[in-house]
Amino acid sequence: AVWTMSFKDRAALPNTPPLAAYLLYLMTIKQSNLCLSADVTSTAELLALATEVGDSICLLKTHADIIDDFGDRTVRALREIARQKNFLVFEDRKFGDIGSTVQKQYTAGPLAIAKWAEITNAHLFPGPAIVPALKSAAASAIAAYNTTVHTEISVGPPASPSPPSPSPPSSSPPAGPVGRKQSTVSISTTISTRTEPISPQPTPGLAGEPADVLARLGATPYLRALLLLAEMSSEGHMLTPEYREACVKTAREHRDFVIGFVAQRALNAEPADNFITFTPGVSLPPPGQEGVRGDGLGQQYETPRDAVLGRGCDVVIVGRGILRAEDRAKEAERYRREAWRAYEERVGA
Ligand code: BMP
Repeated sequence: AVWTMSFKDRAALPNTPPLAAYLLYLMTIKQSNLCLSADVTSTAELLALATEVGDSICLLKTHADIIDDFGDRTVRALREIARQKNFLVFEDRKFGDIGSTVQKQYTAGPLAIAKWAEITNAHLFPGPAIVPALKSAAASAIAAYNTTVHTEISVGPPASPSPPSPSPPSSSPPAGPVGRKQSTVSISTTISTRTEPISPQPTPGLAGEPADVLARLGATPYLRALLLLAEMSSEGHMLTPEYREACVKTAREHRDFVIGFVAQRALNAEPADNFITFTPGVSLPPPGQEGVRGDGLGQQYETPRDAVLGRGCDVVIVGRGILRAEDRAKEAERYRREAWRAYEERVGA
């Protein structure tokens, strides 16, 4: 049923978890269902890319483990760009181990993903316990974060005179060490304004009432969510239809944490389903190369239109299609427009 519903209406459904609602509103306001796959290998490249393309995307996907000099500086700067340009961050970690191990991988080590990425993803092949394991690790990270902030506020120096940030405070939740530098931190945990009307804006950008809605939606400073990999884009992947169904079943049991799937088609079959479908393997072939639909290493491509209009996908994930363009900002805009037009056509806007 949500296939033809607008993102805005889906955000306002009563059981939409806060981060899903936040993303759906953000997509509506920025008129973007484009996720950039920032597959670059240095902090400098990552930040340059995020700055160039940030206005056109709702989400930036990282592979932190391919960044040579990934560290605190990477996280701080990326969070700042995400705050300024209003996008969420998705670490494409593809967790796939026993619960106890993934908890540590999620919250500790050099990547400490839970501290800086709102969204991450997991495979279900280790069994369904991977989901509650990550969920409770996220909750612990939130608790630790709040405790840290309280401690620092009570023992730290007087708050700096800088005014509180006017934009949605927790879309870009000041995470871990980043947050501690900020002078004001909201730790409210109630989300009560999801059903407020929101007027789409003609151009991407956040101003006025929708931004207020987002700000209130984001009043919890440390929202975290998980996607399950229900299908892959690569040729001969082994995620069978039965496996896909198992992913959907598990997701339904954790609707507060699993906000959607990485998949090649929408998997919303029950009336209560409002999962967001994130789809990689998307490109717009350059003129003259329409026949090229892969990368020679198993990747298979389809167009944004095939994905969004043909298969009900919501967010298209694009890497090399944008990364290899001469003008990446311009190319990202072209993808944004294509994907958004397909969405509008799907919902009859
Ligand atoms: P590209 O658009 O350059 O082919 O990049 C696709 C990105 O999406 C890569 O980061 C890859 O790891 C990821 N991805 C994918 O291609 N297919 C999947 O099924 C799942 C993915 O995460």
